[in-house]
Amino acid sequence: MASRNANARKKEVKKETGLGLTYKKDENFGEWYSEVVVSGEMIEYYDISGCYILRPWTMTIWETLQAFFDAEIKKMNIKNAYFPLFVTENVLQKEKDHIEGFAPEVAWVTKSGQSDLEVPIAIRPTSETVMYPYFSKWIRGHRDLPLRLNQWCNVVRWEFSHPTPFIRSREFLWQEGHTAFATKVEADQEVLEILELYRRIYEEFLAIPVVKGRKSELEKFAGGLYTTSVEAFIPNTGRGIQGATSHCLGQNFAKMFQINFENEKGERAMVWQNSWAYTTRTIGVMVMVHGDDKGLVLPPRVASLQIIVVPVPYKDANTDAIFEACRSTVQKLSDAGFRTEADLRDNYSPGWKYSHWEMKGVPLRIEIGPKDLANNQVRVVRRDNGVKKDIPVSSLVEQVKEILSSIQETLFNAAKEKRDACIKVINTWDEFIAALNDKKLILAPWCDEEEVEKDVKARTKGELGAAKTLCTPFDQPRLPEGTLCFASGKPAKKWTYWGRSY
Ligand code: 86X
Repeated sequence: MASRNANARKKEVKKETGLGLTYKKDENFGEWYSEVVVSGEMIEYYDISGCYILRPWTMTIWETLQAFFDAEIKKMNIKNAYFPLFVTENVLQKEKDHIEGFAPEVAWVTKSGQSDLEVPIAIRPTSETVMYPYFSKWIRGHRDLPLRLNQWCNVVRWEFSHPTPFIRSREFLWQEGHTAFATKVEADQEVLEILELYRRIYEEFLAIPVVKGRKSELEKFAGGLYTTSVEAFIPNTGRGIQGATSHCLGQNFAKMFQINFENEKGERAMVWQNSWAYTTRTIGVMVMVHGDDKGLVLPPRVASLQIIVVPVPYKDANTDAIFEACRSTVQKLSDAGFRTEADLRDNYSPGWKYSHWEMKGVPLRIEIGPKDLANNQVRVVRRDNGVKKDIPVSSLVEQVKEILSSIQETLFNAAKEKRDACIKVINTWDEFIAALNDKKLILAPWCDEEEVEKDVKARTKGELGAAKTLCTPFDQPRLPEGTLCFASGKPAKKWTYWGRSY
């Protein structure tokens, strides 16, 4: 009780000063996460459960990822389009086979003002049914192929399990790509090209290691032929998290929506389709992987602000000259292409500003005080490891450039080391259970049978959720002759990642 009071008091103090986090990442991960996304000014809670305000500190990151991906898909000759938010029940039901399981998540508009609509209208949970009737209309002959469209939009899925900012929200932002080809070979190739872009978003921008692989039959998108994904891992919770998916739909939707074309030989043929998406979840994974007890830690490549310049005027120092040095430092760095600002507010102390910008995860801080001024230098402090260095103004741009790329690299390497330390290769059921309880990312030899995966799910059901396959990595370790499945004892066909997941 005493400690609870102390905790409440502590929380009270934090609220007043606006500084520091109440929770520690390793002690109470869930509370830490909720606190850090709010205190870091990425998220504001909203009065509808599962809906969140994405603040500018979030949106600039999203825009950076968007700019990269959008430019890359344009190089592939994929075009942007925008389809309506609404879909009639009639059209939504057109693919009822796979919709069935999702139906409870669909949100409906039933009224305008006080009057009931003639027919209720659904809000898109994904846009297959919205788009594919028009694919059918627009595709006539082989010269109309490939048809490759993407849209940037929001979707709504009325989730009932515990909502988490970015990770599981009822409305989220994504891009959804939908493409149609004359041949399966072309579709297969695109699936992997898009998956590679998703890997780059995680690894090169967000500094998060991912595994590329194929989903099991149980975990794939049921409406498609096969699903590939990039899978990340959250060491604190020991959970895998699907980072993005790239599906080959085969000809299932072509059949349902009659998306046919006349091929070169003059025969009717069905198109081969893909669909692929990544969402604002990417940003939540970044917060979970890199954040620490001081708050957010943003990789320089995506940080809204890469460098914050803070004046440190001592009582009798020449404040004007220090402020001027801050302004010229910002000018120099901005001209060199870095996202830089100075915090020249006079109602906050330097110490308060340090904590504030650490909370927001700005990769690099530059401090300028009287001594720096006298020596024609600045002091830089890294957010990732706290290392300080005095830099002569003459080599500012070159050194900052190097430090920022070092931060980007260090974040990725640290995340990879941590993730790799969680990977546990197992061979038996007992080892599997031990590794699961130990929050490991499990790599296991598997017979690749759906019934066996269902059985593993059933046998591991519990408060923390069941274990399932995350993916079968494309990069397969050697599978020695005679290796048996950890769960069924049958001959193993492949190495597959298993674990609890988000
Ligand atoms: C599956 C599949 C697919 C295009 C992607 O993963 C990439 C982008 N779509 C989406 N899915 C649903 O089809 C779905 C359908 C309904 Cl009606 C729903 F309420 C929720 C859904 N969730 C996922």
